[in-house]
Amino acid sequence: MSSANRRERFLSIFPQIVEELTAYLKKEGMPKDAVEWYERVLDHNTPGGKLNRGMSVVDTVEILKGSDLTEEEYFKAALLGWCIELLQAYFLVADDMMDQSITRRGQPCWYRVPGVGNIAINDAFLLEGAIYFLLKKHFRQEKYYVDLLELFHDVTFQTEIGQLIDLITAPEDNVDLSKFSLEKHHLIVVYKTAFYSFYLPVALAMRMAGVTDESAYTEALNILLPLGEYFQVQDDYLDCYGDEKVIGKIGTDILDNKCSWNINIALQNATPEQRQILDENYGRRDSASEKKVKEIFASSNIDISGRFAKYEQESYDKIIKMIEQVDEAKTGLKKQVFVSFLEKVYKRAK
Ligand code: GPP
Ligand code: MG
Ligand code: MG
Ligand code: MG
Repeated sequence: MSSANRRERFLSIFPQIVEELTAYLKKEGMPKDAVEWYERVLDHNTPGGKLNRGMSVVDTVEILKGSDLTEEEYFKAALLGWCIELLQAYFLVADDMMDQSITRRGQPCWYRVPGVGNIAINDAFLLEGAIYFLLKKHFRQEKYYVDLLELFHDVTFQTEIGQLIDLITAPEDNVDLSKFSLEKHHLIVVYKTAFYSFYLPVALAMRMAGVTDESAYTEALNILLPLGEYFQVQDDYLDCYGDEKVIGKIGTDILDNKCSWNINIALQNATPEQRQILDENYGRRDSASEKKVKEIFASSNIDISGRFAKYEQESYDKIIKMIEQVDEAKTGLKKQVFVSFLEKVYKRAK
């Protein structure tokens, strides 16, 4: 099936999910405006992205099974996929408020939609609530139900811990670049991104495919965390260098004083004069300061773009090597699971 058709098929499940969730509110006697609000929250925040995380659940179940899925298997795998997209929606609604972002997926961030504002906080919780409603409805009778719940709970906690260090390393009123380091960055990105974006889809699919050997999960983690780190470095790079129309969001990392990959690489290579300009302009909420930081990033001894291209190639080579070492017979895993994931993100522009 072509990738456009795969996406269409995956998207075709979403209206049923909205229907099940709104039916619950109706059954509970909720007023019409509440039902309509929830529907709008779901529609605005869930299906508009790349859907890589969600569709990867389907792809992985398929690869592990080794043959086409039955209609019922497809539906269940896609449902788990949509649960990750709901988790992502929950995180993004909240993250955009914390990062004071402007746009997401080519439209205004949810909290900036007229009439929404701080209600977006509760809407984020409602998106999370949808996950456990759907899991209970469709998976309660499965022997791996508790494993699914644990996975969602564990990665949510890990992501929140990652978000915590992302935020406290970027205080608004106190720019101190000496607190940044690539070690700190590594910890932030593994926790805030890699667990939920890379380990979760594969681990859910492994549970559904009946993999029970715990060492297989450790093996998967060992590859997926570096892959997730590479993905978040791309996100950091694209925050500054991506095309807004393509990535659908306006970068805020320099204004937000974020401990991103770009600034850490710049700090490693800056002359004392460049360092002073960074100290004076990073994390200031004005576009003139942002511009000065970008000029330092582009200067020939720092060359963030060139260093990123090198990092991207090295990461790809490193991860491919790790995948080659997977013992398929021993773990019940398939190399293709990881290759397919890596190919989805390698050299991405969005
Ligand atoms: C990506 O950070 C991380 C998240 C979206 C996780 C948020 C976690 C919460 C518990 C709310 P980012 O800010 O770099 O993402 P983006 O660039 O998409 O805004
Ligand atoms: Mg953000
Ligand atoms: Mg953030
Ligand atoms: Mg970002």
